[in-house]
Parts: sequence; structure tokens; C-alpha cells
Amino acid sequence: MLFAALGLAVVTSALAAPVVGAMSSIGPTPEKAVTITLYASFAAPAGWGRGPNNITEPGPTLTVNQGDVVTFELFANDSTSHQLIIDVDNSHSNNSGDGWSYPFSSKTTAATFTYTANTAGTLTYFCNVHGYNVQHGTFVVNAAPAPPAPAGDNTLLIVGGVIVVVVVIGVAAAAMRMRKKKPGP
Ligand SMILES: [Cu+2]
Repeated sequence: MLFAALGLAVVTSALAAPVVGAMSSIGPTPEKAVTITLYASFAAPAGWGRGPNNITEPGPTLTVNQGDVVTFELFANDSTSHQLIIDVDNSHSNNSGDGWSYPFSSKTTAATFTYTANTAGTLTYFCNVHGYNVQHGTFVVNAAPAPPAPAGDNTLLIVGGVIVVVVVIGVAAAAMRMRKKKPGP
């Protein structure tokens, strides 16, 4: 009976372990604050640039990770009005669900716009004032890694099952032995 009790204790702890593991599991990669400086221009050279002297069309490819909180610091290199669209649906037009800044027109004072990169994939960005064809670029949002599977879940269940079988056989064998030892009539 002592062995049976020990076996049950082991099985109980083995079955309880996955629950504890799930409660203490690590969540998705924590969001990270990212700052991206962008200069916009319609006057030649039109496009986007990381700085006032490297504006190109298409503009620079911007890469972040899913979940990042991206703060854009936006400048208008030609001092005319621009508006940044994060083209989440890759439609090359400003639709519901896309990210958007307020229009900005200062060459010297940054207009800030915060975008949380929830949608992974190869997206685009463009200027809503001058259009995709004149001012656009690629916005890559790397997918967050899948959360790790709870390790050892099945192993613990299998081990628990094996222990149950062993205990049952042990108890049965002990019972049979005791019955055989009984003196005959
Ligand atoms: Cu523009």
C-alpha cells in the first residue's frame, strides 16, 4: 500500500505540472519602442528619405517587428504638406484600417505619429497628399515568433500513465501473493 500511495503522489504531481507550467509560461515578445525619422518631398527629388539629403523614390525600406510601437518623426523637406499612410492592406490607397499621420509641413520641427505594428507582412507606406506613385516605400513588419509549446506536456502524461499501470499491476500482484499465503482449510 505504501508503494501505491507513493505512485499516486507521483502521478498527481505529474498531472499537476503542466497546469503550473502553463500559468508561468512566457508570453509573446514584449513590444519595443522604435523611432523612425522620415523626410518627405514632392519637390525634386520627390520621395522619402531617412534624412534631408537622401530622399529617393521609392523611399527607404523600413523594417520593424510585429508589436513594435513605432514613433515616426516626420519632416517635410520641401515645406509643403504631406501625410504618411501605413498601407496595411497594400491597396496603395488610404482605406479604413490603414495607419495615418496628421498632415505635416515643417522642415525643421518633427511631427510625431505613433503606429503600433500589429499586422505582420510586407506592407507599404506612401504620402496621402501626393499619392503612392510619387511617394512610397516598403514597410516590413516581421512576424512575432510563435509562443513556444509547453514543453514536456505529453511526456508528463505518458509518464503518469505508465506509473498508474505499474502501480495497478503491483497492487494486483501483492493481492494475489497475500491470497496464496492464506493457509488452507
Ligand atoms: Cu507628399
